[in-house]
Amino acid sequence: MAKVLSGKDVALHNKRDDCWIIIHGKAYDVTDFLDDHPGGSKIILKYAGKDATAEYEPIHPPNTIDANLPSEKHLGPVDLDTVEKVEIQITDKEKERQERFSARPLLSEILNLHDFESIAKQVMPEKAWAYYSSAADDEITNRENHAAYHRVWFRPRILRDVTEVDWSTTILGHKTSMPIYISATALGKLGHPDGELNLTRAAAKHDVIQMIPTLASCSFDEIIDAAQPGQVQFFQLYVNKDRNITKRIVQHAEQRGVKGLFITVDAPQLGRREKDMRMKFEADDPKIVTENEKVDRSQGAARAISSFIDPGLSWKDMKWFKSITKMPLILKGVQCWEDALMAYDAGLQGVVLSNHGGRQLDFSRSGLEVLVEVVDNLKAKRGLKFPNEKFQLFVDGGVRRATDVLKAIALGANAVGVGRPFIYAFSTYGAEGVDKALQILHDEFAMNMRLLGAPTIKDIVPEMVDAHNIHSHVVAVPGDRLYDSNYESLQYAKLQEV
Ligand code: 173
Repeated sequence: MAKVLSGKDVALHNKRDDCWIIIHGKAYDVTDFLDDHPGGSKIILKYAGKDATAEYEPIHPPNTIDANLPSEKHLGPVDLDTVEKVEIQITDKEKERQERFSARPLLSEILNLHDFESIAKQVMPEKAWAYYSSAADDEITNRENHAAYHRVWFRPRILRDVTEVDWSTTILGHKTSMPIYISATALGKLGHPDGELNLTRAAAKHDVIQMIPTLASCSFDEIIDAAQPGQVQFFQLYVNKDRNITKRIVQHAEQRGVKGLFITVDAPQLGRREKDMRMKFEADDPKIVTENEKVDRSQGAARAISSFIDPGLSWKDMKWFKSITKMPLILKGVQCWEDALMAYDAGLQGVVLSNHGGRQLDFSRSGLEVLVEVVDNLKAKRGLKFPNEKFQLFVDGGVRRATDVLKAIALGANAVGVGRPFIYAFSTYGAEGVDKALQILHDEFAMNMRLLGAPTIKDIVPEMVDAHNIHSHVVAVPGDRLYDSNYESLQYAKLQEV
């Protein structure tokens, strides 16, 4: 049993060449690790000899340090009563933010998903907003994801009995109260201390499916344990260069009851999200000098923690995936019909037509636009009908309204993924916010299905939409709150202060 250290013992080791930190009541010698830390050495040095838990917690899944630091660097428990509290200096800017947070409207005043986004932008810590909202390069695809829905218009039917409307359906054979699943988004604790558990709780209440991300702030098991009996969860996978690690993760997920594996295929390298990158520069303390950093940490939060992702992943690996799991395999991030066809021919169970929320290749097309060509070509070349139970099509990116979802369903999607809106909902109001967001969507489905003349999801057919403009990118976009207000002007490099 290691001796219990005191705060004073740890505080002696507060230098670059002798650096200990405390995380969750345990001390670690991170001296040799400083230059290898994906988030850079500066942030660790800020806590040299001190308790770093508060800073560490949102960005690292719980056992990160234990798993990554050699065991001889684990120094054992610390008597936390003897540890001086790290004084968190609340800047004037932070004080103002907290005041804005207290001035959030009542949940009853939130009427749609845009409202969460607009409040989030005003009340979230700047770093968290920058990380969640940012997208690749000039953020053209990010905007297009939303704008694409403006190019599809309805052809509603009349005089159909819509006394009862039912928008429940199934995804990969599992019941869901609406044709939406909660898509995977990383680092939930940046927005709220309960992180992804907010999503698990609200998903349980509404019978919707949550896709658990590889890079959640909560551990995978915490998220599984928080689910109600029978609650369905999927898993989003980033494939590790070390396939043994991937195998272990996948088989653990299956053993814990995960019902579908969504393999991310659009991120062999992470896109440049400049809003996130600028934030990192600005947050650094220039007084802490770092010379030998091996990691270029100028690239923002996401890039810093994504170096394990294997850019060598290829079609050849699909056979291996089938050999290690019986879970349905779905590729997340397919962007043209040729790849959808290859996924079908490879015997996979579906594809998510997605550009990663505009965070990867800028000028990739919206999932909705890709859906149209995928349906056309798989019909023509493989005789498939859509929606299809055996090979399911999903779309994500830019979805803010039930009308958006209904357009995708009409065009052949089985269901639609929604990511950012739920993060904004829990960052502003916790699990209750997500609950409200889902309630809003229920209300929108009820009304819009009545107005469309579609009593059930099966009644939403291709003839109910006019999508002939979907491929033409130069059409007038009507004034739109999300486009004009929540999306931000891009920033430029600034002059130094002299
Ligand atoms: O979009 C993302 O930010 C993302 O998928 C990611 C990838 C690696 C690390 C953190 C987030």
